[in-house]
Amino acid sequence: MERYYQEEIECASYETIRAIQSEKLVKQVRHVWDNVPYYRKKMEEKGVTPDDIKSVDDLHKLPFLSKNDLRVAYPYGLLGKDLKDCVRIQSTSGTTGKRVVAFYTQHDIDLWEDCCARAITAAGGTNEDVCQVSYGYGLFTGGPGLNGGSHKVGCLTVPTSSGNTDRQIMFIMDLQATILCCTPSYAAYLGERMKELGLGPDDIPLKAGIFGAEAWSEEMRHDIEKTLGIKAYDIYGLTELSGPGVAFECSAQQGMHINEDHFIAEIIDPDTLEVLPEGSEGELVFTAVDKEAFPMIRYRTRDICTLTREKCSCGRTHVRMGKPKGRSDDMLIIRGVNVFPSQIETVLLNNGYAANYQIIVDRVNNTDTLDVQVEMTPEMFTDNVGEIADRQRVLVDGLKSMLGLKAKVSLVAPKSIARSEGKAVRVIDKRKI
Ligand code: DLL
Repeated sequence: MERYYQEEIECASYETIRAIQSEKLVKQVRHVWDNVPYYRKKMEEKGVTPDDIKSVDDLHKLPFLSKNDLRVAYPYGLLGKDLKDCVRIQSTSGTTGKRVVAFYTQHDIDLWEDCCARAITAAGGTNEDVCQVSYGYGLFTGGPGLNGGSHKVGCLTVPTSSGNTDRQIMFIMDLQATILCCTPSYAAYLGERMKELGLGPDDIPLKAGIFGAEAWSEEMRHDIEKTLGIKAYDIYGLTELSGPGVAFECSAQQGMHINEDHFIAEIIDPDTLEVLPEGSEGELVFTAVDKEAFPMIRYRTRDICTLTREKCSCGRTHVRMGKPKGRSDDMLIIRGVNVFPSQIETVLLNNGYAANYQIIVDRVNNTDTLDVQVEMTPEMFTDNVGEIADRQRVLVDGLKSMLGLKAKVSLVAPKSIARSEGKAVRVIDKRKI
């Protein structure tokens, strides 16, 4: 059995990691200054030159990059290499505005796949595993990233991509897949379908899942783990920074280790842009220190979370990020109250529902309305009006105490909310239309 574990770097001391980051940062800032006129102009406007950047301690002097910069510079304005040196693009689904197109040299692909291989290894993967990659392949980074990581680990890779659920199950069962990679909402759907087919956790050969690309609650993790009989690991990343594998969970399941030899993480206050001390909740900002073709410096992710350097029982020393609550863009402001869809999910799952729900926000007579539609599970399905009303009341009370806000709750029949094969669409905000 072979493990793709890079103990020397993954368990390096804080001083070693800082030294690696400083050395790479100095080079990266010079690279960007010389090759990316768009960012050089931003540096000039801030009065910073590469000579001012001597170590990670100088990071705060550099200007931020945001999604808006990507939009303005689209498509080639942030390229750090000649096109002839680039071998691939990947792109986001473009749900929030213009598509992001990210570029890769072969070196960038190698380091990205390396990050994904570390994630698979942390979930217990070795060259003896059969790894089914059910993230979408194509422009989305999920499929190609985990596919490359799985190869590096030496797993037998099953590139099913997303969709065609019964065929997915056939491959899991026939090939005795041991690791499943897909979005948590698709994992939940696969579990639901397997149950319908009479497959229980003891029949399913899977032992681990590597689930990410969207916010998911601890309650959803427990549900998936129970249905599939696996340990479910979180994985985080974004197209701008390569894709999945920027951070990943280990056996401790206490936050995701950020691959700090490739990415420097900061938490900032999204309003004042001030860097916050360790442990504070704020917006995650990343500097990719060795990406060549698309070298993001101080990229504002919009993801809200915390960082911790507390010792991890797995032995890895890289800083850990908590589960992102969702993007600050996903945060709903309803009657002046900040609401994250993940808070609503927690209330629903704590009350025995599955993560099949939709949040509909509207504005009626100048007042925001919040309508949560949630499916009854087959076990609780009833047409007894009194029973339904009681169940709805329990959820209304639960949401009131979680959010401090009165929501309308509608219980709907099992299977009436569309399932997702990729990132689930949980929120319909009619106020913007
Ligand atoms: O979702 C990359 C990815 C693929 C990550 C597969 C993990 C697994 P984008 O489509 O560019 O890239 O979306 C990035 O998704 O800024 C977060 O808001 C959200 N996101 C990604 N992973 C997680 C996670 C991929 N584990 C955006 N938990 C990010 C919560 C996540 N949100």
